[in-house]
Amino acid sequence: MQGKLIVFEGVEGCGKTTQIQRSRDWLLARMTEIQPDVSIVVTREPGGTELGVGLRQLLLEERGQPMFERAELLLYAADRAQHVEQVLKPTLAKGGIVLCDRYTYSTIAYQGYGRGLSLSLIQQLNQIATGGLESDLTIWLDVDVEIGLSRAKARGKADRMEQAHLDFHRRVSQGYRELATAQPERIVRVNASPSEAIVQQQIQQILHNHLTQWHEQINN
Ligand code: Z5A
Repeated sequence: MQGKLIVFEGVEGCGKTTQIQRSRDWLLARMTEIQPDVSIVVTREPGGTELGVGLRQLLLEERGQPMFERAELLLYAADRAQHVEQVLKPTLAKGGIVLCDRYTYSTIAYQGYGRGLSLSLIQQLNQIATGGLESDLTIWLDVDVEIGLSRAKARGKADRMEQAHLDFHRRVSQGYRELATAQPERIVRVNASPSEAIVQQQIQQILHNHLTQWHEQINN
């Protein structure tokens, strides 16, 4: 099988980190049966490279001066450009499976729908940052923003983005909804409200269906 880029998206506290770890364990067990030498890489944006770790700190830590919206947008793009070249492309070229916590749709949802920056500008910037590398599958963990934020809050201190007000997060959520409606072949919705185990069952079914489809494409 060729390398595959599987992205997890959603609002804060939707359960991406939890579900990526569980999906990795499930994939590892399943792939030993069909392709034992495959590498499964878990990564994230921002912060999937050494440069990205520094950019993530700049982006998410509270500081005295406000960060302007276009500056924020460009920092996310810089993080992505480095991540694509250093981690995503090399892993995919070797036939690996990448499980990535956030990718281009985050910028559309947060900086586009959330901050109100031009969607066409963001699409151009995504194109520059990725060199055209698109996800093979995006799993959108859909949960009410209030539930997501309360989960994130229960976990610890809120960061700069999480402190932004509720309306912002509602616009982000609406962004994901519109993206999923417009691109049903790329973005698969998962109801992320139930327990971690139930959410994982839905994800395993989606992964199973896609793995089967990808294997059939090779054999035909
Ligand atoms: N951002 C952006 O604006 N533009 C961009 O282009 C990109 C990113 C790439 C950092 O993202 C920020 O960057 C983010 C968007 C912005 N804004 N903020 N803030 P991040 O992905 O690193 O951080 P996050 O979105 O805030 O993720 P998170 O809070 O770490 O949540 P999560 O990974 O989706 O959830 P989790 O850690 O798996 O779960 C949170 C808690 O809920 C935890 O205690 C779990 O045990 C619990 N949990 C998980 N699932 C469940 C269920 N099903 N039931 C009950 N409890 C659960």
